[in-house]
Amino acid sequence: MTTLISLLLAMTLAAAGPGRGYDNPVIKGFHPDPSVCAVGDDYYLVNSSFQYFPGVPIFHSKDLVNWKQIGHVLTRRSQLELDGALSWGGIYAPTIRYNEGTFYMVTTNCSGKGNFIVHTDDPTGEWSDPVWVDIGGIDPSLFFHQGKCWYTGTVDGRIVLSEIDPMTGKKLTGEKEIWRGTGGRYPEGPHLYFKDGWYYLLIAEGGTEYAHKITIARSRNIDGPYEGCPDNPILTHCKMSTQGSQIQGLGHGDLVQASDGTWWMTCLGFRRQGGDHHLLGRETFMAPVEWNKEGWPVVNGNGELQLRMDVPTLPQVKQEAAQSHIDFGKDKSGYEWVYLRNPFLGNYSFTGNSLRLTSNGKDLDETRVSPTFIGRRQEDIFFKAVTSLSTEAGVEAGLSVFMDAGSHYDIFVEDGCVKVRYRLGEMVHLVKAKAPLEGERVWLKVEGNEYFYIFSFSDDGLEYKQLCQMNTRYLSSETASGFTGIVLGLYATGTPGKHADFYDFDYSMIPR
Ligand code: 6LW
Repeated sequence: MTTLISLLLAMTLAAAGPGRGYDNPVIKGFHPDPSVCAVGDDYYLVNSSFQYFPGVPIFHSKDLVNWKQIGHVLTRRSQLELDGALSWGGIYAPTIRYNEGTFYMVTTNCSGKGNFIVHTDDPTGEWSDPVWVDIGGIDPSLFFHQGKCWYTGTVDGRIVLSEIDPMTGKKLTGEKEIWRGTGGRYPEGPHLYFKDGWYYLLIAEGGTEYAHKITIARSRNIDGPYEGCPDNPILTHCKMSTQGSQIQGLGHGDLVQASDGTWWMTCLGFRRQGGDHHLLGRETFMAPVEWNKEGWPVVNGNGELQLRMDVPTLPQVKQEAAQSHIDFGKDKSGYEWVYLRNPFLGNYSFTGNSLRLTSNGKDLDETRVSPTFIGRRQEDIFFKAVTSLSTEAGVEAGLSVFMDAGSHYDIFVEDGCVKVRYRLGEMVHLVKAKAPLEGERVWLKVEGNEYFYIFSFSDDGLEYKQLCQMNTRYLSSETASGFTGIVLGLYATGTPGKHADFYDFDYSMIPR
């Protein structure tokens, strides 16, 4: 019997066979600073989350290219305080590592809190409360090796190393500078690995814009001296051969060895649109890695990536996609939905046929606490998002194309009219619907393409009237600044206590 089962299993695996080809980015929309770890043939990946709550989305995969979100690491206020966090604040670059049955995640709360570690036995469940590490700077990483835990991080342009206790966060040695990179600005995002007698130190340089790159150094001793790879940078699109690529800003990587022995790198990058702008934030990319005969890693053959990667992969296991249509009478919102800063949960409720958002008087320009807002990332340059809602008098509610408090376009219902507001720094412009609405349920739609967001509304969900369109570029990271990407948010503001009922939400990519 056991032989029969093993035979069947072997046949199934053989039928699955190795995979080939996948699309980059492997996780679309604002998912920067990816870090990955392997546990047998299960892979886990985390990203930065800045001013959004819960923090640090966590994904699972069986093949490193098809990923499914399984939750968030930081789900409680005791782990994540976000008062005053904007798109430069909150949670920066996390690292995930697994050691002897325990998962660790180390990151920085840049809204005045510093570096901390949480751990869990079950990455789909709750993680511990933070232990704080008395080392400044950003981009912390952990490296478990020969019974010790090493912390690396970036402090004032220096990559530092210290042995620590990951359960208490206590430093066991002083901080030692181990590398400054190859001379590019902002050496950061360090990760350490051990392979064939060498300690490898992978970092990013150049800053997280067009000059971003990944470099590597190695040493026979963990605390150096580290010598740079002669082929640095091992990954960048800041060069002539890739100046025409839609993918730019590749950097901030992490290496992982798969269960079949192959090596892979995850990194961030962005897809530019409408010229040299990007709006979807920095996304998560994946690349195969080989080691050359001198013992240096070579990323995807020539240190360049494509949107369509024609390379061998692990046997591919497709993952269930996030729900594109949500009926708030039946469905709960999935893990892709996030709040701005620490939410006042009493302002969000399911009524049985709607998601009720109640205003707390804070609007989307709010910079300290949380307005009533729940959103999901824009994942595609060509997309459509539709919601339908009804409002009571005194409330403003609708759909926001939200980059940050100072940069958002909103389509909303107020006083029986549909309006569109552009908020661009100090400038605000309002477009009003010509006629007041008759029905009490209103459908609001935003479509996006490379150059424009197009706003329309309907009173039956079938026939839409276009109100206006606005250039995408004013909301881009290049114009708005910050480290995030567009989040499509349902919101309610206006008189505190007044509410809006949202009946559904639909997000879809527009195929081209
Ligand atoms: C992160 C740094 C970076 O801490 O951007 O792209 C910062 N790299 O490593 C915020 O994501």
